[in-house]
Amino acid sequence: MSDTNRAAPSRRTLANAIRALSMDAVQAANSGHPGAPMGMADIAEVLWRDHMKHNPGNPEWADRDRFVLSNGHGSMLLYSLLHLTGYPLPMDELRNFRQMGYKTAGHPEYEPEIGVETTTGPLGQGITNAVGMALAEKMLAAEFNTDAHTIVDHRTWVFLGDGCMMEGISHEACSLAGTLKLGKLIAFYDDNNISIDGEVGAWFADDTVKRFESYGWHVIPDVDGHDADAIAAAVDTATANTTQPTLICCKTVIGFGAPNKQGTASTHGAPLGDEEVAAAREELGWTAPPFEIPDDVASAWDRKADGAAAEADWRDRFDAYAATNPDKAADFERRMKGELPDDWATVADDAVAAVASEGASMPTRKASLVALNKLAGALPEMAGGSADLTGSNLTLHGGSKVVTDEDAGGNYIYFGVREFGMTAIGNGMRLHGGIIPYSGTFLVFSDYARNALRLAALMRIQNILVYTHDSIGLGEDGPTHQPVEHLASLRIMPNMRVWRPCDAVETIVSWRDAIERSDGPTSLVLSRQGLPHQSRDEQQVAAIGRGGYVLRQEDDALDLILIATGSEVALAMAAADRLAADGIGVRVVSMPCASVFDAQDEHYRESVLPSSVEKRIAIEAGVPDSWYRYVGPAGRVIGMTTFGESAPAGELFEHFGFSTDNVVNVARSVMS
Ligand SMILES: Cc1ncc(C[n+]2csc(CCOP(=O)(O)OP(=O)(O)O)c2C)c(N)n1
Ligand SMILES: [Mg+2]
Repeated sequence: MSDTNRAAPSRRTLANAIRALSMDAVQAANSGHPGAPMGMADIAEVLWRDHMKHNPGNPEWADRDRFVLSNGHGSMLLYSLLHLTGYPLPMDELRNFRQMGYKTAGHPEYEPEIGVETTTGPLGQGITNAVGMALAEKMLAAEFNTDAHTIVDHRTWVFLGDGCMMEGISHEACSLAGTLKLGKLIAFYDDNNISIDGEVGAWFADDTVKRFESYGWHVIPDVDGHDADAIAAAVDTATANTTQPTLICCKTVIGFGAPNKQGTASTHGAPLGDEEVAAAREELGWTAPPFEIPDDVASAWDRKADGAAAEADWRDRFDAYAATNPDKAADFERRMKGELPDDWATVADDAVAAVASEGASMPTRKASLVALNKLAGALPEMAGGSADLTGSNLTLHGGSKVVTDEDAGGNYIYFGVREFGMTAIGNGMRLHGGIIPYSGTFLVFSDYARNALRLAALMRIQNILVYTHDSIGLGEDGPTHQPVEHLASLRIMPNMRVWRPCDAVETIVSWRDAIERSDGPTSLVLSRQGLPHQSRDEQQVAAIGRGGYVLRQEDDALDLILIATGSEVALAMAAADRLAADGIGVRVVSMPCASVFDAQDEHYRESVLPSSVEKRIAIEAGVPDSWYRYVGPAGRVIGMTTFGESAPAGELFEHFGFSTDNVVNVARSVMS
């Protein structure tokens, strides 16, 4: 579909529109990164005008190609492209780049309604999200397409720079992408030899071609990133290969067109300055004033008509598919909208009730598998995996089918030992749509994934993390594997929901909440060791979903409240029995999810934790920091203030004060 025969304006002039908008917006904001947009403008022009399948009039069309600007500091490149091709991003937005209340943020922020597919800027995660998107596409294509009908068939395009290449996560993601043969993933490497500290040779001398070939990628080396014909030819070669992801290595000049600064790190992340902007206008032959696009340039960029036609063509094909496969078509539409099935509430109610009536004692990681087995059957969109700890995390349920390079029609991914990659791939799968991702590792390794968790929280997207081996209770593996600070550290992340259930019933309720929560990530923090079932009446079972509830009511007057989570709930219950026998009016509050509890109305919170009762003890085998706000100045926290030790779990709990005797003693001192 190359249109090199189109009359004036030339491709270079069209690309210069991106250059002008980018340098002018950065200048106006007195902040930003002109270098990458000016360097990649020629590549972007070829891709966005001729090769990418997209409809600016409907940015959320299910079968659009996905585009990810992994070098997100070049955000003006993306905003220019969205504006020029006709997305709902008016010039006023570009004029107000990086200003309060505008969508043109410093780095692209996930905004599907204007065509920003993911938040990028933290280098390496964009390419990893793109791997997740391409994987989602391949899985959905295998699931929904039929011999007669192809309704899922789109590519994922990525721009990435030296910074993404240097980040370790790009290894995790690109290695897996090659192994899984994600043939519709095509990345353009902005090989400009520059990062912030200068010419990269002194710190980045990899042979990137050999590196990606060793991953199983198709690599197109040495493309002149300023030669539209060469770029178009490379794209044609890339799209012809459907069995391997492709990396197109483009030699570019950072800040192309700024005569005195191009090719240097000074164009990377600072305004060019009025003088250099004027010189660049001269050099590029761009005569229009800032934020004005000549009509012929504007109309050559406009992709609205082509986009509408492309979507209409797909819509016809989808209607034909729906006529012969009505159930599948309805399911596809439901899943792409992110809605749960009609019968979901019934399935979930029944599953919770069944676990409650079974009353079985088990490790909560095992209870998590029980929950998956009861819930996942109703949710074909659930796709899980583990970072090489499937047998420990217990993430593979009875309905799991492993995704392989040859058969993507499954719902389980062996991610290998790649926690950060796995989590950012999960983000990409969710961003693609049609999939609810969950993935497992040990809680202690959540740190490896942390910035991907942060981006899920920032983007307000669902991603379910199964974190097992949640405390010193994992025992003999020792302090390297025993999380201590992780619960508190996950809880302080805005919009991250952390559940630490105490038994099988709380575990299935946690899973239900994570599945129903569509606006953010959830960490399910689960024990390796067995935990006893706690008996509850129906009202108490219903209250679990409120994040905190009274598990053991005081016998008479209320003197003391014990608050606990996870494995420490049973301990609190045992201590409460002894304290009650001494005549103390003691209540036990189980608090599996503090942030959900905090979101309850004041009346409810007060009914669980009456403010008049100041004698409170919180018990959790982690750092105490989360709990001071619940126990107040008169209260105490029994927690971990050091790292753990290598020993059997029982001895460790005893040693660190998680024993009935110690809780009772602390309680007596609080009471006295
Ligand atoms: C994870 C992460 N670390 C550091 C940064 C800060 N940073 C932004 S751009 C950049 C250099 C990127 O170099 P390259 O990708 O080659 O971009 P270019 O200068 O060529 O535009 C750095 C270190 C970041 N955005 N993300
Ligand atoms: Mg660079």
